[in-house]
Amino acid sequence: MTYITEFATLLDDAARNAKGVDQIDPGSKMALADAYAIQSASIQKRVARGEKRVGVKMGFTSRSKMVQMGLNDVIWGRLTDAMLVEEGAKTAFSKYVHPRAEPEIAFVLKKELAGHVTAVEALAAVEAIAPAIEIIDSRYKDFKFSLPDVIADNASSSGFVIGPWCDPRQDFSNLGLALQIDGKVVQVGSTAAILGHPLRSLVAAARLSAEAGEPLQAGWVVMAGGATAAEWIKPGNYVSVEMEKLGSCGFHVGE
Ligand code: OOG
Ligand code: MG
Repeated sequence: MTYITEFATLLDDAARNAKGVDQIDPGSKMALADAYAIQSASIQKRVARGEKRVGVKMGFTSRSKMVQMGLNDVIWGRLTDAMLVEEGAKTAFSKYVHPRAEPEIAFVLKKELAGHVTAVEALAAVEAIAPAIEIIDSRYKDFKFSLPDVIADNASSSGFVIGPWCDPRQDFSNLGLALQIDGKVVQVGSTAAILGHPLRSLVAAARLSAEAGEPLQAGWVVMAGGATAAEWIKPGNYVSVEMEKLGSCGFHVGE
């Protein structure tokens, strides 16, 4: 168990100091259960410092993301309140190692959702949906990692921005979206890129988090995963997503 604690400390320190570290498992030999144990232990450190769990993020739920990062298994990570960047607010570049942004759709739940659920059951637990942006920031040098590496590193989770909460009782299976940096469109896509329908990502989140003994709670946010490849962000940028029917959200990158 000691190497679990050691790597959890390494990755937690790397995130806190915004300083990249070497991959912990470049050969991809570690059991995924151990990688998730490292993730869990690193989040427990945040919680011990006063951060609160507020949800879950899904990763590699679209082909664009799998292709960009060269991995093809759905993964998940844990969100805390400290990761929330308020809509329209500024987040300091210096807090990150080498941040990227990607357009996502977010769910907020009105009741617990756990285990093997159908898409209909998942939808019934959704309070609202919103256009969202994830700020990912691998703690590994050069943003390079194996599957166990990225799982241990909380699936590169670093920040998330949520736009206007909207009625989930509408068809959000194929909403056009655009990621913009300083008003210039840098990625276009559709929510359909997320496992064919973003609800499938919520179904997977319900199963995976329950298996980890941390079932999705009422009030929790689930980030469904990037619909397009991620883009590097730089100090001075205004990063925004515009989503058909749901509206837009954005944030500023400070120094
Ligand atoms: C890993 C996280 C993947 C997504 O939305 O697919 C992810 C990474 O790309 O660094 O957040
Ligand atoms: Mg993401």
